[in-house]
Amino acid sequence: MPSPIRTERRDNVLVIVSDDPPVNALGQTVREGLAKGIEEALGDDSVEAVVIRCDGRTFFAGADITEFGKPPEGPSLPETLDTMEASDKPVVAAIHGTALGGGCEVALGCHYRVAVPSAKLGLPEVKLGLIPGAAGTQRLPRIVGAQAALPMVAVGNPIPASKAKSIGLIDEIVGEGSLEADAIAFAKSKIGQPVPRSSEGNANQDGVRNPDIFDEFRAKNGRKMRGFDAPNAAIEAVKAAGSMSYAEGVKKERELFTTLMSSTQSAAMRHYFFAERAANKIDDVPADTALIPVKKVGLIGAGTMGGGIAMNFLSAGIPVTMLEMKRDALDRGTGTMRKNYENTAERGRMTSEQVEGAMGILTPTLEYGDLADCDLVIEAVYENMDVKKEVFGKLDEVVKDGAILASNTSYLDIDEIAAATGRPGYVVGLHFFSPANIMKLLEVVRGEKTRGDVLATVMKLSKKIGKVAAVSGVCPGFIGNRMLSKRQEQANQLIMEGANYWDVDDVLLDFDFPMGPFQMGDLAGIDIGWHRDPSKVTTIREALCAAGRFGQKAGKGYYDYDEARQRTPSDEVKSIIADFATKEGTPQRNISKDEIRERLLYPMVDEGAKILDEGMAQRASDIDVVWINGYGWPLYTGGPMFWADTIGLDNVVAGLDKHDLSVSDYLRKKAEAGKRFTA
Ligand code: 3H9
Repeated sequence: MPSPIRTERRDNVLVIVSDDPPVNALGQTVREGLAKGIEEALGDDSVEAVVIRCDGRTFFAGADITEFGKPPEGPSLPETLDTMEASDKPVVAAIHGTALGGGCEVALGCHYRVAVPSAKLGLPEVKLGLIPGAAGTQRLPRIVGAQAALPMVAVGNPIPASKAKSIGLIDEIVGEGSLEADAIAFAKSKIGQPVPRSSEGNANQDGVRNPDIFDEFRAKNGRKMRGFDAPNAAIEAVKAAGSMSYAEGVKKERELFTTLMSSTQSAAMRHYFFAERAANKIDDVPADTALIPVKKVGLIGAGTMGGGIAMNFLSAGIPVTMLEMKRDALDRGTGTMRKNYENTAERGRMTSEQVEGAMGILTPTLEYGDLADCDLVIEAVYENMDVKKEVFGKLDEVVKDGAILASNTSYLDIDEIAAATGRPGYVVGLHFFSPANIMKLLEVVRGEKTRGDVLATVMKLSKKIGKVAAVSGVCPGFIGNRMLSKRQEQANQLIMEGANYWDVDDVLLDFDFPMGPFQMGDLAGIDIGWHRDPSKVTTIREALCAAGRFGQKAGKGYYDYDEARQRTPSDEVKSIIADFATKEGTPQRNISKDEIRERLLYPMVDEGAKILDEGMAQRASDIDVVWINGYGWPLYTGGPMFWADTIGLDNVVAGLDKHDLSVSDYLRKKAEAGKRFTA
């Protein structure tokens, strides 16, 4: 196989070029080619400078993640970079696209870095449960200082070229269309001068002078880092860059990197990296399916959901026509959207021009007819089948042929909704999660007749509006809410049997969910859907409503709330629950947190198994994508299906059996065969 790396001579400069689509990941053949290119440059006296660049859409996007966990094959990236950096001939990284992870480390190993204005640089290893492993944690602080290096290593968000220039990570911003020529000219201008080596830099002194920066960083980012091992290792590594020699620091980095690489957390996060990308692919819809152009979106309903959904498209520059039945509801809806944008601008995350730009492409209307020329119409009206059918019937009449009609339903039958139109092939479910302008997940519900091009179009569109999409078949609650209902069932049952409801919440908080079910009920409002007759009490929820315990907004729900909205368990609620249990004849007992955890989470895994067995999810990893992005399942455990694999399916089955809970044949058989859900 020809090497993905070639060398080209330009006068006295050797240009080393990588051409390994899609992202020039630093797999074995790329590393080998790079090492040979450097050897060629160093061994040839007529070469006086070196430029490293990549063909295709990006500079090296990092180590090849598919090689992780396999036996390492030389040459190693750290050694290659050390040889390169030791050279007296100037070596220049010419960066376009994204120089990430190992790719950024290649750039750091070069003596100089030039980049086009659209380039980004970063060390995102922490998002894979790792830290950089080719001296990135040691070279970066030595050029940009510990303070600027810390977020890059421990949070991992890439920075644009302009920021990279301002902190000294790149030396020059060059022309978008003349990267190679400009890099060669830059390299030539450095011939004969002593080369600066990142490993010899001393910008790390700010970390030594001001050790508080590490505590400040932890204080600021503690919540985001909760439960994750890699950010702490990243902080330790950057600290080492300020307190140890380069050689010792590199040794420390290697130790930390190796420990993380063999951890379950990193395996889980690497699983998620590929899961997110796999979820965007639909097995029987070819990648080259012609897409339906979506230039204009219609939205029905200007409530919280409709407004939030509309903002996604507006923010992506796609005009939206928003329909409501009444003027005041329409005005209220658009007013809330503007307020949300303005709040974002106040926090510095948008400019006022961007706010006006987004609001300027919104057309509010009271007329169905104004949706006629939309390419996609999404309805976000009341969750009721008759209402939805009526809306779709009307849309079918007014909206142009070939447009996609989508429902934001969270549990209704998309096939039944589609049957209310003469174009069921163009009907699809687009289940956004609240707040829809923030939450990442988009559950795409594929009806029996939904066309391939409709699916391909919405999957592509999901990326454009910054969502992570996963496909679900038609079943009550789809993937996410169907599994949630199993957890909720157990939560309710557990408190009837004597578990403290705060223990139920705390078990989920300890697992690193953002919230437990009873806290959630209080936040959303316990009175949602209540019949408003205090004399009719048949459930715990109705009893709470009858007692005026509507949730946080009333200062009391399952919990009592103080002014700072801190929760304390309520004796009143405890006795309401106990009364109910007595009435139902359910004996109360002490229930351990272990039992609570198993009964909350194992039935979800079983439901996930059924969803797979029925073909409602294409693959187990799609279920993980849904739960991580839509329900706050902790990323570092990889999602419910990967998590079940790590604890062993036999243990999940044993737990379900022990608690007398049902086990699907699919799960039992998989467990008996010693299999896993995920690869
Ligand atoms: C590291 O570098 C550790 C070192 O410190 C250690 C040194 C010793 N490897 O995302 P896309 C695939 S850790 C293998 O859809 P985009 C991806 O799976 C690494 N494959 O494109 C997909 O495949 P498919 C640190 C990779 O334009 C295809 O490429 N680096 C890798 O939306 C297209 O990807 C990172 O964490 C990889 N490194 O975004 C960067 N990267 O078509 C990870 C991508 O079969 N990568 N693939 O589904 C990214 O963030 C994005 O891919 C990128 C492009 C921004 C580059």
